[in-house]
Amino acid sequence: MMDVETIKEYTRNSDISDIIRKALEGERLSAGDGLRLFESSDLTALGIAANAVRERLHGKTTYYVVNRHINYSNICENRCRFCAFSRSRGEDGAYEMSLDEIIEAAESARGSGVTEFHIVGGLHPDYGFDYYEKMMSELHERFPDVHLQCFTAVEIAHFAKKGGMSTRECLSKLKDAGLGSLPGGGAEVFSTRVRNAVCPEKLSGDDWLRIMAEAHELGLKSNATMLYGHVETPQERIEHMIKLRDLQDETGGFQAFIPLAFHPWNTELESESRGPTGVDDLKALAIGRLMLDNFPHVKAFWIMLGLKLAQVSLSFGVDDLDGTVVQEKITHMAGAQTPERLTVDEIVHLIREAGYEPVERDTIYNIITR
Ligand code: V47
Ligand code: SF4
Repeated sequence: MMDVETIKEYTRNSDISDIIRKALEGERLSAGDGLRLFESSDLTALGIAANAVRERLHGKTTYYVVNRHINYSNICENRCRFCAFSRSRGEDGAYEMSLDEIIEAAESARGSGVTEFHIVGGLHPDYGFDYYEKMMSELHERFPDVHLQCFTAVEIAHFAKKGGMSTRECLSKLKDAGLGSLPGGGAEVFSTRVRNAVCPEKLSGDDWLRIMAEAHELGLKSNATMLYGHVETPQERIEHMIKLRDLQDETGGFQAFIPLAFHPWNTELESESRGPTGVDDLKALAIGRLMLDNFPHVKAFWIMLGLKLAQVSLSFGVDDLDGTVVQEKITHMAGAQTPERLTVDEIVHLIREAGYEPVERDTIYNIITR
């Protein structure tokens, strides 16, 4: 890596050189700075700055996890306009997994070195709280060493309503049953304008943040996402990031920031949005790295980003490539061309070829193998 003075010299003529200097000196970036980063076309300078922060935090280390995603049902009361995965009850393509089927899917990963089950699904109109609690306790009993990263804040709000309890109580009961942490989905973009346009039924941004704060207070770590490339403006992206940064200042419970690239195919937004370009992708990741100075990790979800760009993003602030995944429905039903699974060999190869050092982690970033 270039030293700080060399980077400053190298980016001296850039229109964002003053912001890069702030970031390199560890000074917090303002909303105005963030907006100018989005407006600038100096992608090289942005990447160098984000990479400098990434290397200051993690050196050449790039994390991955051996995990398996399970999407237990796509039947959903919300029907967000950007979602190609969800169905209404009885509609063509609707599916639901019984607890036995979920356990069967989990069992198929036994012996693969899996350390994490990532489980999310739609807001099912009929399942009671017991279904989710039992899912956690049965999986935890059968796989005591596998971390259960399950249920977005949106699902937690739904389960709490079903069970007639507060979201805090819901989180606490699921934690007692074996839940280990929460994934970062459902955040979308916090702006009310954007939510009204793309997911009017979904809980508010403030409720998402409140549920995450409750999880963090209970000792459950979580991630945070931002779905970009649909109707949101750069200003709304920056406001989203600043809300995450503010909450992280209070709780410290977020692990990774994960910008999610919108896939328009088979969604209601297909005619309104083409989804993000490669430059949008790299900017979301690099600006996330620079704005979210209190987030330990920035993750590129290769399923959504594509393998090649995910690899390149390692030089744009990203230190985590998620994992083996194995089965993924949310993005693939919206037209993703990526594979559904990667082997550890493939992940390691991508990381090494980019000049970084692959490190297997568990869900809460304990190192498993270097
Ligand atoms: O909340 C839905 C998004 C999310 C589309 O925490 C779409 O480690 C793109 O949050 N195009 C669920 N995105 C997935 C998610 C996630 C994935 C991987 C890792 C982690 C983590 C979290 O997927 C939803 C929504 O924002 N989504 N539809 C679509 N058409
Ligand atoms: Fe339901 Fe989640 Fe899809 Fe929205 S994004 S329709 S809440 S499954």
